[in-house]
Amino acid sequence: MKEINVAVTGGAGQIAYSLLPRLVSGETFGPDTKVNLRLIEIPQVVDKLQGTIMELIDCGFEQTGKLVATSDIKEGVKDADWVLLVGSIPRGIVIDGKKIEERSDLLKINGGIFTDQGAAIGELAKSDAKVLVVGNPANTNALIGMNKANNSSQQWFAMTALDANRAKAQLAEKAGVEISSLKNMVIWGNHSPTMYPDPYNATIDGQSAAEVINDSRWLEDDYLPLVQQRGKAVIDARGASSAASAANAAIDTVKSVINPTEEGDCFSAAVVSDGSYGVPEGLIFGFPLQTTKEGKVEIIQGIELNDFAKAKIKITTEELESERQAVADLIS
Ligand code: NAX
Repeated sequence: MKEINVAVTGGAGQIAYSLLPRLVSGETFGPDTKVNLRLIEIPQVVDKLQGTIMELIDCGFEQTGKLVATSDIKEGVKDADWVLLVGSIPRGIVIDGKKIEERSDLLKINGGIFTDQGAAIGELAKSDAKVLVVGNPANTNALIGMNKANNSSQQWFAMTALDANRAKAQLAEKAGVEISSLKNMVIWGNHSPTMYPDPYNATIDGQSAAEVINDSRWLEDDYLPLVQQRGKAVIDARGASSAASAANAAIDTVKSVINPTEEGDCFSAAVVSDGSYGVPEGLIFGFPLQTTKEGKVEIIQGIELNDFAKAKIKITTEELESERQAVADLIS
C-alpha cells in the first residue's frame, strides 16, 4: 500500500471528530493508501487526543497507519503530504480578560497562529504539500500561512466547499430536483457573509439554475442571505457551529483536489488570486476550480458575470482587501 502523511490541527475539536475517521478509512485517499495521521493540538488539550486515537484504532480500518498526537507543529507537519488547518481561536473567547468580538482582533490573534504554522509547513512539509485552511477567518488565515510558508511548490486552499454544498442544496430544494442535478456551483470571494454563491452560472441538468428557477426576486433577496447566513442559522438551532457538514466539506475539497474534475463541472475553494476576473493578485479568493487529468488545480476562465454578480464580487473583494490591510504586518 502507498503511504501518505496527513496533519490536522484542532484535532480535539468538533469538526475533527467527524473528519478524522473519514481521513483514515480509505474513503478520502482511496482503498490502496495508508494514512499516517498527525493530530496537532494546543498543549492544554493535547492529552485528550489519546482518546481520539483509541477510537480511531477501534474503528479497525485497514488504511489507518501511524497515529501521533502532538502539540509541536514542526513534528506534526514534517513530511506531510496534506495539512488540514482546522484549529483556530473562536470569536467570543476571553483572552487576558477581554472578550474577542471584533473581526480585526480575531484576525490578529489567529494570524499569530498561522504565521508559525505557515513557517513550519513551508520548511518541513513535502515540497508538493497541499494545505487546506478551515479555521476562520479561513481566507485570511490562509493568506498569512501561505506568505509565511513562502514555498511556491506547495498549494494553499481556504475552504468554501461547505458554502457550495449549502448553495446547491438550497437550489435543489427550490427547484424540486435531486442534488446530483446541480453542477458548477461557484462561491466567489470570502468564506464570510459577503461570499457570492452564483446561481446564474450554477446548472441544473445542464441549464442555468437561475433560468430553471425563474424567480430573480427569490434568488437575489432570499437565496443569497439564506446561503450567506446558513452558518449562523445552524449555530442558532444547534447551539454549536456546523461540524459534520464542515468535516464533509473538507473531505469533499481533498477529493476534488486529488481527482480530476468531471467535464462540465467545477469545485469551489479559495486559492491565491493571479488576477483572474479582476481580483487583486495575492488575495485568497473563492474561484471556480478544476483539477486537470495531470493533477494540476486551475482557476476556470471565461465564466460570464452579470452586473449583479460583479456588484457582489466587488463587495467580497473589498472585504478581503480590508482583511489583508488588517494583517499587513503579518504578511510583509
Ligand atoms: P472547536 O472549537 O470545536 O475546535 C477547535 C480546536 O482547535 C480546539 O480543540 C482548539 O484547542 C484547537 N486549536 C486552537 N488553536 C490551535 C492551534 N494553534 N494549534 C492546534 N489546535 C488549535 O471548533 P470547530 O467547530 O472544530 O471549528 C474549527 C474552525 O472551523 C473554527 O475556526 C470555525 O470557525 C471554522 N469553521 C469553518 C468553516 C468553513 O467553511 N471554512 C465552517 C465550519 C466552521 O465554522
